Formats: sequence, C-alpha cells, structure tokens
Amino acid sequence: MAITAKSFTFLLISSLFLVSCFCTKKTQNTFPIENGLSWTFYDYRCPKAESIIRKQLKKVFKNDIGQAAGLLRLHFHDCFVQGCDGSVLLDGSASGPSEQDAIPNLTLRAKAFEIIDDLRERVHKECGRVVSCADIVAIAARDSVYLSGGPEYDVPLGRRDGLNFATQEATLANLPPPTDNASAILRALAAKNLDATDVVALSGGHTIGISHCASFTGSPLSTRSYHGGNLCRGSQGNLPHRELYEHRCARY
Ligand code: HEM
Ligand SMILES: *[C@@H]1O[C@H](CO)[C@@H](O)[C@H](O)[C@H]1NC(C)=O
Ligand SMILES: CC(=O)N[C@H]1CO[C@H](CO)[C@@H](O)[C@@H]1O
Repeated sequence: MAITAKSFTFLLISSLFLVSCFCTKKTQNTFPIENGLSWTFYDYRCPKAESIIRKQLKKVFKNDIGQAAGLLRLHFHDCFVQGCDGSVLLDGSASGPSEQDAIPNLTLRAKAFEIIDDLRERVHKECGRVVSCADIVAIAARDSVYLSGGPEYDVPLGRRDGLNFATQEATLANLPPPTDNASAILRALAAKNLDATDVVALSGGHTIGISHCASFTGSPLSTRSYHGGNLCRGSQGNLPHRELYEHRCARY
C-alpha cells in the first residue's frame, strides 16, 4: 500500500515531460515520493533487481511485444484496487489468476501473471525474497512502457505486498467500467485524488494493447453496442459469455 495511484500517475506524467525536455535521469529523482518508498531501496539488498527484470523482459518482448500491454494493465489493476500491494497476483483476487468469472480476470492476460511469476523467481534466486511482488509489477510496467517505445521513468521502490486479496466487490468498485462516459471517469479518478490532467496522462496507457469486443459492444449477453460496434461485427449474437471474450477485434 506504500504507493498510491497518484504517485504512479505523477511518474507517468513526469516522464512525459522528461522526454520532451531531454532532462537527465538525475533530475527525476528529486520528485517527492510517498513515505516509505526510496530511490535506493534495493541498492544493497538486491542491486541487480531492476537489471534482471529489464533483461528478461527484453527477451519476452522480442518474442511478443503484446505482452507489454498486459503487464502495464496489471500494474493499473493492482494500484487501483487496495493500492499497489501486489494483491492482484493473489489467488482469490477478483483481478487475479483464480477468479474465473470476474470480468477483470477475464480481460487481464493470463500470460502477464506468468511473466511476473517468472520474474519473481529470477529476482528471488539472485537475492532471496527481499524484493516485493508489488515492486516487481511496478518495474515491469515501467519497462513495458519504455521497451515498447514510450518514455522511461524511474520507479521509487519499497512497496510492501498485501496479504489480502481484493474481493470482486472491491475490484468492481475501484475499476471504472468501459461503459463510463468522460464525466464518470473523471469522478471515479477524482475519488483517488487524480485530476483531469492525470486522467489524460493515464489514458495514454491505451496507446498499446488490445480490447476484446465484449468490452465495448455491451454486456456479454447483449448485442447492444456502446461505441458503434462495427469493429466487432460477426462476433456478437449468440456466443456464450466466455467465447465472446475470446474474440479479439483484430480478427474482424
Ligand atoms: C481510467 C479508466 C480506464 C478504463 C475505463 C479502462 C478500460 C479498459 C478496457 C475496457 C480495456 C480492454 C480490456 C479488454 O477487453 O481486454 C483496457 C485495456 C487496457 N488498459 Fe485500460 N482502462 C482504464 C485505465 C487504464 C490505465 C490507467 C492504464 C495504464 C496506465 C490502462 C492500461 C490498459 C492497457 C495497457 C490495456 C491493454 C491490455 C492488453 O492488451 O492486454 N488502462 N482498458
Ligand atoms: C454520464 O453518465 C452519467 C451516469 O454515470 C449520466 O448521469 C450523465 O448524464 C452522463 N453524462 C453525459 C454527458 O452523457
Ligand atoms: C486471463 C486470466 O488470468 N484468466 C484466469 C482467470 O481465472 C482462471 C481460473 O481460476 C484462470 O485459469 C485464468 O487463467
């Protein structure tokens, strides 16, 4: 819970500025950060943590750059529900790998969970279990942005892993649904201390990745379209719930 969504946004936004003004990496480290986080957190305990993650993700993305989007979104889902505490990874979490029917689970990539698991193993093999999963998710999201052509930003570290998974109720209450209009999204993010500028910056996350047809063609069981629906022509109709989610729009 050490880092809030606000500071994540702050980093995202500041990194955009840094790219545009060609400032050095050092300047970035002067930004105020949450209590408990630090720019040097693993310098003694696991100095190689970030380089291990970067190196492995380069390999993963060489094979499939699409995975970058899955990892970025995982960080968003982790941070918005109960803070960036790694709880998205817990069995039982509605966003996590074990809730079969929770909508967030259906649209987070299973592969993203596997990649994080693998990174955790590599980092823990090097240093023991001193690096939190929440930090690994945060670093992986940063590297996903950078390695897919976006800006680079420093990530202050020291997040603690939460022990409690998020219920489906908490998950749905904290992640705005795709049906929300702009005012509803502004309101939902204002509740997390994020302003309109933050919302615009964070929306930049959608520069990469995919959406499943069901995310914007109405509820899984209806054929009503929220956004025109032509992109998904052919995937609607009588498909069962699960199958609808498996139709990627790129096919149409
Ligand atoms: C604020 C409200 C947000 C809404 C309503 C929203 C909604 C969505 C929806 C509906 C999808 C498609 C899911 C699917 O069908 O598979 C999606 C995908 C995605 N979102 Fe968001 N999102 C929001 C915020 C964010 C933020 C803050 C980030 C990160 C900075 C983010 C990053 C992504 C990424 C990278 C994908 C693609 C995932 C993939 O390819 O696997 N989103 N989002
Ligand atoms: C946005 O959605 C809300 C319901 O969440 C509705 O009350 C409002 O009228 C909508 N605003 C616009 C501009 O469509
Ligand atoms: C995309 C994703 O992670 N789906 C998971 C949802 O939950 C089921 C079962 O618990 C997993 O098998 C899926 O991989």
